[in-house]
Amino acid sequence: MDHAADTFRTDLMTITRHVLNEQSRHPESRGDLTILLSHIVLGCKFVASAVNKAGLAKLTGLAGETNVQGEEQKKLDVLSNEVFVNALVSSGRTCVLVSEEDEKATFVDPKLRGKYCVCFDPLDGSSNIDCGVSIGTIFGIYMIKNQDTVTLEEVLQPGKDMIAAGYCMYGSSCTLVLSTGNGVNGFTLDPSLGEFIMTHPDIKIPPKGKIYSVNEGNAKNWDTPTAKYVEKCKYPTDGSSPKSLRYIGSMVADVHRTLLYGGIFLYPADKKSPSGKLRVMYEVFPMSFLMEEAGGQSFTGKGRVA
Ligand code: AHM
Ligand code: MG
Repeated sequence: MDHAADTFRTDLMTITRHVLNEQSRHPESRGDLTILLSHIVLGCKFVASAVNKAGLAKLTGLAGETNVQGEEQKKLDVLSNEVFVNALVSSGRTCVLVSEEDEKATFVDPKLRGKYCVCFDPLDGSSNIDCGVSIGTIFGIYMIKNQDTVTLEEVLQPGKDMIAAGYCMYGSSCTLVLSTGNGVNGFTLDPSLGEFIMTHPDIKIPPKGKIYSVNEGNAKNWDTPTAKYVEKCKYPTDGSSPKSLRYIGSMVADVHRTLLYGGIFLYPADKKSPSGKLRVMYEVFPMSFLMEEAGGQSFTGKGRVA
């Protein structure tokens, strides 16, 4: 006779259980990061559900558009920003929020303040939203010395001082990848349980990869070293096979594939965007933190992203 355990996994490592395990490694911890992360997880579930329903609920379209009932429709990225701002503020563990959707940093009401600053892109991959291709949320967490006197300058910390980072990919499945500075773990949302279950423990990027990922449509604006590098991916001179090109145009999805399959993802600076297109605080720093925690590397073109 079949035992339940043969058919179903009955001892699940949920993300909450994992974060609590991590917390117990720090006996001095008061659980603030655990609480903050559980609010971020709630935000991811909320956005995952909205993304799944987007086509049906007519959530796509321009912000400010009105539906047949005359109600204002929210674009998914505007809605996602609201979801995360509310989740982060109500955690009572944040003092400053820096979102890609908001021009200015949000300083949390002093009564609700905690010691963390969260930099996030609530829904990255804007060009993929309306056609249902993978998109994602990216976040990085810093500790602030004094939450009552925090200034904008204090928020602009180097990426290497981040204490945790992660992303959630809304794709063919919903996957949350997290690091609190002790390796990288991946969790997949089980919709029937409403829980993220660990499916990718201790992710390490393969040391060698066969894929390069870049928007080659920008090639005419690249500098010579970048153009030469990409040329070598296609026409190797050392007798090795050419690499495959994969490019989704959603950083979360392109980085996720790179983390699991190996290879390189790049968005080089070019004549059009001399500092590159990707945003440092909520795109580059969190992804670089995860890449390094998974044994990979992240470069600006001149040195380590840090
Ligand atoms: P967004 O913040 O407007 O969504 O832009 C960021 C996205 C990244 O997810 C992705 O890597 C890049 O832009 C793609 O840019 P491009 O369409 O120029 O290839
Ligand atoms: Mg973005």
